Amino acid sequence: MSDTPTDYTGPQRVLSGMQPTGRLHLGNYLGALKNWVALQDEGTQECFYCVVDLHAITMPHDPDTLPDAVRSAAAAYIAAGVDPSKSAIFAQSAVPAHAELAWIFNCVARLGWLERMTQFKDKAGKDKERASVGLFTYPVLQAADILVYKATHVPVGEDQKQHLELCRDIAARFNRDYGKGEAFFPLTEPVIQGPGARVMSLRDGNAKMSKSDVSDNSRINLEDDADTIARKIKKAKTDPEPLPSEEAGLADRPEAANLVGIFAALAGKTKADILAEYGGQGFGAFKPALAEAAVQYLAPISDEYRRLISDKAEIDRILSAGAERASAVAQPIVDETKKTIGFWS
Ligand code: AQP
Repeated sequence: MSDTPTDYTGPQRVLSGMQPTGRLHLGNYLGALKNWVALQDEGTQECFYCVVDLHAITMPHDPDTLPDAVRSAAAAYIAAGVDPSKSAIFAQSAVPAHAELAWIFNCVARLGWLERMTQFKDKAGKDKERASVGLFTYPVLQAADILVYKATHVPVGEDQKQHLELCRDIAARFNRDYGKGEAFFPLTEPVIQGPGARVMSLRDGNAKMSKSDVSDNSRINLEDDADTIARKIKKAKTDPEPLPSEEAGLADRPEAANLVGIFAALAGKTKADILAEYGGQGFGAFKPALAEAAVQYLAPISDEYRRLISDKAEIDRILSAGAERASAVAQPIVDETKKTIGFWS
């Protein structure tokens, strides 16, 4: 067996996506979107940002509301700073190359690799026999989303780390089996950074802030107005102790650690900076300051979101142009992949 080639020399490209499974929240923003914008603004790599509707149907969904959910996610991307003149913004289902490569990768990935994926276990719950096969192979489609652009960097939250490792395993296996000594696909690097890489629920410091949490009070949505943000932060679960002055003092205090992390991410500071300022103070003083920072930070995003979402035709135009731009890169890569594995053409 030959060694796996890793010496990928193609262009640097960035890919990421979010599911249209609810309103985007502060976790999606601080964990991923903020870094999407930063990578786009570096201007040195082509960026592809999709709304992953193929992923959204792995769980029960409403066909009547899905198209508007895709538009809403796209509007949130733009409101957060993704610029359609610089980055391709599109619906995953509008670029058939994703699904085509996913089938090929289903035949590259090993069952044992997928059986280790913790997100499947979390989302399938106790009755995994009733979960869709799509939910099980979700990370394979995600690898196809990335490698159909030969993306070298993927900005995501910490929860996606395991899926990114699987993507690298698939690329390495493909390169070894079909690369003829060359790295056909890159071993994509996750970009997971900042104190916002893992934002937790406002109601439970041990659970991830999530779109699909039944409690809207568990998250701050990007489109929440100032009063709603302040109310949610005021109601956020905490403990009775004052804040510690050192980070070590947050160790067994998940809710406190989460609020300090959110403040740090919003203020562009470290947790240590925040504790140097608020250590010794109670949540009665800390929460209003955090609410003010959150409102100040999110107000321009939510205002812009509301403006954009009122113009569906403009969002559709952006999505169509993005799909065209993405297909122009993805389709030749799929065609080359098919040739490499020996398909008739
Ligand atoms: N709480 C979070 N903290 C930091 N990053 C997060 N991300 C999600 N939640 C947090 C990042 O956002 C991106 C998009 O995620 P997704 O839409 O593909 O689905 P998800 O990770 O499953 O996010 P949700 O909000 O929890 O959605 P549902 O409830 O539909 O499953 C990813 O980069 C993710 O890391």
